[in-house]
Amino acid sequence: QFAKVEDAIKYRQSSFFVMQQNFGRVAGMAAGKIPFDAKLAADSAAVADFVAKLPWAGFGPGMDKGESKAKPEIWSNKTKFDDYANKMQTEMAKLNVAAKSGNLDSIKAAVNSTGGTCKSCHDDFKNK
Ligand code: ASC
Repeated sequence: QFAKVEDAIKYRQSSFFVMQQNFGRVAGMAAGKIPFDAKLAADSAAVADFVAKLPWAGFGPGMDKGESKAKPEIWSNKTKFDDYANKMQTEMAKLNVAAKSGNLDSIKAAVNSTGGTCKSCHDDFKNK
């Protein structure tokens, strides 16, 4: 899958970055920090929803070697990590549906629940 562990790290970090840029845009609109643009929100949420499927391939066996903020518990407690990863994807998919609806209140609710899944995983599995 990856020629070297650095590629796996770059792959997962890059996909998280693309996801965060798109999620963050929608979250900024939900928070009133960016003017609400329904089309841009829907497009951004759709990208975030798709890209949310990508990082996990970069957390395979042996990909705990190399320099990153990933805690070893990702590999020693893979079931819990996968559970968090799945919850995030479920909530991101709901955000995509909410953004397509164009309803800012549903977008706000979905941003909050999705953001909660980001945070709980970072708290347990990401070094500062
Ligand atoms: C983001 C980002 C996170 C989450 C988190 C939500 O945009 O980079 O880690 O949202 O801040 O609580």
